[in-house]
Amino acid sequence: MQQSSLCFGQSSEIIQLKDAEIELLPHFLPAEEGGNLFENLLEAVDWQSETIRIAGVERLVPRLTAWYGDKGASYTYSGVIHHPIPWSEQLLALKKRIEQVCQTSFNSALFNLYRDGRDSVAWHSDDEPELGAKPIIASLSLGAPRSLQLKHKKHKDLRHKLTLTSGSLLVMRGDTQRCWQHQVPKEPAITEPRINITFRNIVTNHK
Ligand SMILES: O=C(O)CCC(=O)C(=O)O
Ligand SMILES: [Mn+2]
Repeated sequence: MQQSSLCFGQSSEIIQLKDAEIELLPHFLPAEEGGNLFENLLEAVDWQSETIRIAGVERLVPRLTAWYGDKGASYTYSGVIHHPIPWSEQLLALKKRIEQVCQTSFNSALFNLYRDGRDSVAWHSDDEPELGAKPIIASLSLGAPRSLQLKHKKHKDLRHKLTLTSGSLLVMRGDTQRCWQHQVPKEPAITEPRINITFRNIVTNHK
């Protein structure tokens, strides 16, 4: 791992993987601020339990979700259009800080609530057409630490595992989504909740 200069006075680690650009800021939010934000979002967000259709079978998504964004930043997955909830002042301020660190702009964010270690997200890439060719995804974690696993799509021996702790910011860019998948596996021993927010930019005129 290497230290990098991406972030104004923040210590950050470059995760060196083939065909990926991944950077981790383990202490993006100070512990107290992260803890307060976690409590606040747990209450304030309109958490939804969604269903997904896999091979014609409806299943409950194993976590709660919410989609925030600018007007028009709608997102389609599993055949369902998700219209964004407007940003609160607090979320807009948070988004601005993350944009400064990442030197880019975001118009939407997917919120995930993992109620405990039985909740998870399966292997996937954030590669929907509306995210564009080389999306920048900034992922803020709050609450219980959870593992994020990564695997290369072509080189099956290339795998990596990170622990995402409260207040950490993981930034993925370049070919990361094209070449890698990631998942948050179930960890039944974990009894505490976790919130993850992935800031994204929806491109309206995508092909
Ligand atoms: O919870 C996480 O750390 C990852 C969530 C994720 O991959 C997603 O929402 O696309
Ligand atoms: Mn993802």
